[in-house]
Amino acid sequence: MKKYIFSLLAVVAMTLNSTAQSKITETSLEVDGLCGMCKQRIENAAYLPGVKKVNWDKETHQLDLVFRNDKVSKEEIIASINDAGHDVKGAIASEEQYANIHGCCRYRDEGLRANHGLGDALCTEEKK
Ligand SMILES: [Cu+2]
Repeated sequence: MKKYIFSLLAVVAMTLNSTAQSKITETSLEVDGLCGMCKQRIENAAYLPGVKKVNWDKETHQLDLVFRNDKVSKEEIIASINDAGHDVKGAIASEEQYANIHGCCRYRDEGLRANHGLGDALCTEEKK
């Protein structure tokens, strides 16, 4: 009987442990932007309640995310980044959303991209 209770407890503990872990999602998104101002804007937009970690890399355009998937979804985070005016791979911001972006952050502008040593914008890549 004692043995049975112990193995039952072990199963319960394992289940609790795996549900706690499965609430955390670690992922990354490709987000277009140019500069330090973009970094702040992107990270602020991504930092919704339930988000634990955000880090956007200016060079790689990769946004690393750690969030609680019972509090917030990847889709909500993407929508918030679009709202801030930034393109996400597979989810391009509308012209209206993009229009709110500061002049020196116009990451779709070819000339500005070249100045920052960047190749094609996500929005032009997706049109190809
Ligand atoms: Cu910028």
